[in-house]
Amino acid sequence: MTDTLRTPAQPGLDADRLVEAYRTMRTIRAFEERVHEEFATGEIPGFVHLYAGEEASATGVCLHLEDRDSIASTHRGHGHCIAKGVDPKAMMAEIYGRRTGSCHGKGGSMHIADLSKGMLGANGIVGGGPPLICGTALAAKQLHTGGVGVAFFGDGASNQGTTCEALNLASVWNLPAIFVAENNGYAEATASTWSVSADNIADRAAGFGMPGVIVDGFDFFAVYEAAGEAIRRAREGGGPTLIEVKFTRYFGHFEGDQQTYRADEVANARDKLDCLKRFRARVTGTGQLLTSTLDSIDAQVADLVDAAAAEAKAAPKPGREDLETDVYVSY
Ligand SMILES: Cc1ncc(C[n+]2csc(CCOP(=O)(O)OP(=O)(O)O)c2C)c(N)n1
Repeated sequence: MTDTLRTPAQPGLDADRLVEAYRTMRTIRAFEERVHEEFATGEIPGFVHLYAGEEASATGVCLHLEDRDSIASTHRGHGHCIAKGVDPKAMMAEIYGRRTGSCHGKGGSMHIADLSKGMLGANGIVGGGPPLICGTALAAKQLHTGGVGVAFFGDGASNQGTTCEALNLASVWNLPAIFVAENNGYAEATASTWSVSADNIADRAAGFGMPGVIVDGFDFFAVYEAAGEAIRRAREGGGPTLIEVKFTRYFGHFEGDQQTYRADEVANARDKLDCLKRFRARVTGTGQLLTSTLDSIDAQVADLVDAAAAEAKAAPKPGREDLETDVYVSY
């Protein structure tokens, strides 16, 4: 049980839910910082794109979701996976390319998936997620499951034809779909202020006949509220929403990126805007949670991430005998 000191400021956010939200954000942050360190040792194969700084988005959205709801992710998918309930130990093993990984070590960082959790997969194809979500949202509508589909995608992906087609189709078919544009300011090294035709990605929603909302991505509570309203409307048959979440990513585009395209914005974001610091200040300031509760979550998460890294490194790699397994999946 959680220490409850005051009544919740937002519906649905009692002390247990606040603890869940904080644990999820802290797990993503600690996981990402650990992967950053592990990658520097040279032992992790392939490309890694880190999500640190963006935790409030995945967490604020996915806290509203159940296993019947599906999400599609991006190449920056670790945060979405953790928030949707994928096991961090299986994720770390996957990133290490080990047989105990969530995709038996054959996917790596950019292809972590767990269909049992409604996590359709991280995706190396920029703009690949939104059309997938039209598919799952259509299935949920036809089968009357009450489920929704959420597509997370970046500012770069917002300019892809696939994303525009998905927004149009979701609107035409009135699908229970939510499109979450995670605008961290850059697509690789290209500034969104240069590449996005509108002042805001959310401004494009009107052209597709759906509500568009802009949210401060450093503020978990703002994301939670906007996502809650969109998901509620989608479940009730009210159709899709485009939510633009604005923030800064803390690490480079990929691990190894020299980041010559940006200056001191990361230090400022980490210091003054950080979603975990803001969450802590708010829930302790309003007396909803105790500092000691949050500190003990930090310690538990640190242990979990230590164990995940140690177990991943000790796990076997896939062998020749695994070459022809998992080629086809039925679901
Ligand atoms: C269809 C496609 N085009 C180009 C690429 C190369 N690429 C990989 S990540 C990336 C930038 C994506 O930026 P954004 O969508 O803003 O996501 P962010 O990295 O900022 O989270 C590009 C162009 C790709 N993987 N797929």
